Amino acid sequence: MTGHMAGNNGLLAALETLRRQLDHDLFPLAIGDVASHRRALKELRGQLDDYLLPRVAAMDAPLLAVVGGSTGAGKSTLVNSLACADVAEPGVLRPTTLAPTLVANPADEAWFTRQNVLPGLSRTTGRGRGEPGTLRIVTADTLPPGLALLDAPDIDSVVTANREIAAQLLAAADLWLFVTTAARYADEVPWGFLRSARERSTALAVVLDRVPPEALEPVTAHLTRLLDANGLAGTPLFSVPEVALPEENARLPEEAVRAVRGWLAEIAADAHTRAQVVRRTLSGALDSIATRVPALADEADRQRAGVADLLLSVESAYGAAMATFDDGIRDGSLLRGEVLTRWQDFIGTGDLMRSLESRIGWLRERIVSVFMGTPPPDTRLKVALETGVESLIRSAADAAAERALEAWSGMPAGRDVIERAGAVAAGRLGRASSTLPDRAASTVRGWQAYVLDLVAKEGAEKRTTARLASFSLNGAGLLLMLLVFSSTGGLTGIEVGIAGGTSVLSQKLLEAVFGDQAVRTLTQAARENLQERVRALLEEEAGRFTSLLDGVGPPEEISADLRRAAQAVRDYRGDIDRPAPAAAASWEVDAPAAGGAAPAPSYPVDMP
Ligand SMILES: Nc1nc2c(ncn2[C@@H]2O[C@H](COP(=O)(O)OP(=O)(O)OP(=O)(O)O)[C@@H](O)[C@H]2O)c(=O)[nH]1
Ligand SMILES: [Mg+2]
Repeated sequence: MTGHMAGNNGLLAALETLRRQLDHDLFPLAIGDVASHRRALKELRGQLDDYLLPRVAAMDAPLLAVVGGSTGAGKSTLVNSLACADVAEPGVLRPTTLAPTLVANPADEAWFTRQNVLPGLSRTTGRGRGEPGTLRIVTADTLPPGLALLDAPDIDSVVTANREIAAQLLAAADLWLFVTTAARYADEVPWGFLRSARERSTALAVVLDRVPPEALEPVTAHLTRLLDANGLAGTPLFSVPEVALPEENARLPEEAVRAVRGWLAEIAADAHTRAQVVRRTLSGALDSIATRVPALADEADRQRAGVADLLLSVESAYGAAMATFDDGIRDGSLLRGEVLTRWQDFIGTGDLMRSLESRIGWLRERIVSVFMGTPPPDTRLKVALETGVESLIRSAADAAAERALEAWSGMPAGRDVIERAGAVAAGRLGRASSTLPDRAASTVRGWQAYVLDLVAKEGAEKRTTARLASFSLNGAGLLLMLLVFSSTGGLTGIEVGIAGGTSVLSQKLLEAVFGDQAVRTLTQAARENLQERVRALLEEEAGRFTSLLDGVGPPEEISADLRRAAQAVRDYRGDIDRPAPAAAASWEVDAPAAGGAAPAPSYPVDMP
């Protein structure tokens, strides 16, 4: 569109910005009433595309009056009768109309055939009922220019697609011509639509169709009361009598639709009146953005909070696993069973421990001989330790996986993510990953290498002493590992019991070699290194959960952007009230139709 209503550029840009932000997947997770939020988002996108953007871009484009209502109410018949042409297809089967037909004066055809309004519907022309998903456009020069009629599918039949397209079409309308009958006027579904017309201040007229003569007065009175009660007082109400038709699906006699036809013609004839109808519906739709968009932004925030909750529950499951592992390496439980047996083999005899306290001097000799002895039983002790630590890691990872899966299963959003991952993946999630045993083994071996290296460096510093010249690194390394697995750790005093004895012995032995301060430092370094490695491993494990949330949830700044965009629409809302520049008075409609001869209709000027 060129040159139309340049005064709208600010509003148009604000709407375009808003529209772009609505492309984000704002509600990926099952949080709250997500289905209705998704629907609201879809509706808003639809209304921007179908109506707001094209309308604001061309305020003087012809009016679109959508004829909507219950199936069999006589909509298609009414459209034909109003257009004085057989354009729509009425029928006896319910529902008859499956695809919308738009009838326009030939002068307005171009506006509707170009994908301005309702761009998602591909255009068809010619006769027939049209395919669902299309918009059939026909012309009739018996219809005045400036106002097109759209025969919509019904709003309440069993055909879901009909109801959806009807809602979409009504959201794209400048004016609703709502058709009901004496039999249907109190139904719930139509009133749902009428109330939404009220909420959005859509320009509306109601046609009570097919009224038996005797019902005309009471039904009109009751319907008027219902309109009042529903906040729609003052809505133009027309009645069309049920007439005997000369043949099936014929048009109604002219006098039956004269009032409606005259009213529409008046609106069509006057550019000023058309503009008022357009502005009324447009303002309502624009105003609704001020509440609909922030509501979506709130829900987008809840989605992001939901993602954060899911991440937090994984973090806490794996944090707890890490704590369990920490306890497991400190509480001495590793120093029982196989490790203890191997330790006893390694050190030679169980008696040794008992005599340890008083015989530290003797012990020193013993160390040297143990460390020099070949082949050392230290390999078996090393393996036993390895196995012990590995199984500690595995059980921590299993517990964390189970806990995280359980936490997610307890949240709708979590169930949603798990479901999307697929049943097989979900089954695996509840346990440590299949590669964990291998990775745990190499983690422990890596740590053991680190400990040996640590001891070697410490030993190198002490090498000056002849006592350590022949010191066995492997032996010292093993002792240090054992120290790591006891709560005493060289730091918290002497434990009782066999496990404690093991660590006390280790500690004494090492202190004899390196000195007690060095042993404290070495133990701490060794323990921290193991914790770091295991933490990294568990983080990888947690990644199986957290990676499912990668890119899920709306981007961080989207809510603020949405609110800003809604505010911008509000700021520029006044654009639509500016009078059109004189040079761009009317949408490709040349003078005759817009000649101001016809008296201006009272509607919508008098509307409340
Ligand atoms: N006798 C008589 N029949 C009418 C009148 N108005 C409509 N009909 C018939 O009622 C049937 C339904 O009318 P339609 O115009 O197809 O109704 P509709 O609202 O378009 O229905 P859907 O497309 O299913 O939503 C048709 O067979 C019409 O010929 C009337 O005033 N008198
Ligand atoms: Mg129909």
